[in-house]
Amino acid sequence: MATETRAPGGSLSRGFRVRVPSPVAEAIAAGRPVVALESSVLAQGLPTPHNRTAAEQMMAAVSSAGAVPAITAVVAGEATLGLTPPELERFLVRDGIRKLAARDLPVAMAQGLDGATTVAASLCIASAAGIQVFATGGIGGVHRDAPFDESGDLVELARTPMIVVSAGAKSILDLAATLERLETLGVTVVGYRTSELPGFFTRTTGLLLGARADTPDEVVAIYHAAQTLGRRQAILVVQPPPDDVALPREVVDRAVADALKEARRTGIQGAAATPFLLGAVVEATGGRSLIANLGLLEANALLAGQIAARMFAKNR
Ligand code: PSU
Ligand code: MN
Repeated sequence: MATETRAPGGSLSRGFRVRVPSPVAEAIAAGRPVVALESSVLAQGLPTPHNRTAAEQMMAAVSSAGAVPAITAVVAGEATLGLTPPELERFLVRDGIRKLAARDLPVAMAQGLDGATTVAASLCIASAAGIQVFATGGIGGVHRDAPFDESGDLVELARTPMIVVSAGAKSILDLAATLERLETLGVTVVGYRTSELPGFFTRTTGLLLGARADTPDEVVAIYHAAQTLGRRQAILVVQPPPDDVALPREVVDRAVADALKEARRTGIQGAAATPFLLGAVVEATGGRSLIANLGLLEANALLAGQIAARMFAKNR
């Protein structure tokens, strides 16, 4: 069964339609907790075959918390919440799958394309379908050495009232500048069991946060308070990568510096920058950053599942 959901309020007048295949459609209809997951990390961010491991681990983690996982993407022009197994397969083998940021969605839909969605594009689709919780690895942000490259993730977080679980912004970015932009944009950033912004591959960055939560219930309470005010911004929950896979800061700093040098030398920029830099860091760390990436994706999916499950329990 495939149903269409329409977003409440303003989105309805724009006629934004999301395709929601089974079993996510049934979960939404039954009011069960759903966690949206992005697909760009699978189709562009991680190398094969590790992208498959990531997809499996993230979905299992969401399920283990009592929620239903739903991967967002555009399939043959249809904005989709909850890729079916054969569709996911095509995305994992990267058969003509492009990377779609929020601004690319209308083109992909009008032209019947297949595309994997970044955090920004995934938030558009998930919120239009009424989903409230989303998990990813690291959000995009302000790039280093490239003052005009700021991820569309930031402005989308500023206009999407969802809970977004991440390990902070990716280490390849200017994290201090990213945190400042989030402040300007009014995005509430909450450290999960930490008082510091995590550095994606690293547990610490030295950048202090103004808010902290230690349980899923505390996150839900912050989200409900934001809703009370009618705030449109996301609650960005940042969780350090698990202890057993996190990397030391010096290792990551050196790897990122080398990767940036290589990107400058070869002229890589724009949408290609993030996948290139992540790949270069995997090489420079002898694969350790890949293990960290897989571990933090799974941990974030689990936390998002727990948050969605608690929200559901409170709403009953
Ligand atoms: N997190 C990861 N790996 C990734 C990404 C996030 O662990 O590849 C992707 C997300 O989809 C994010 C995107 O939205 O990178 C940011 O790309 P850009 O800097 O071009 O906005
Ligand atoms: Mn960019």
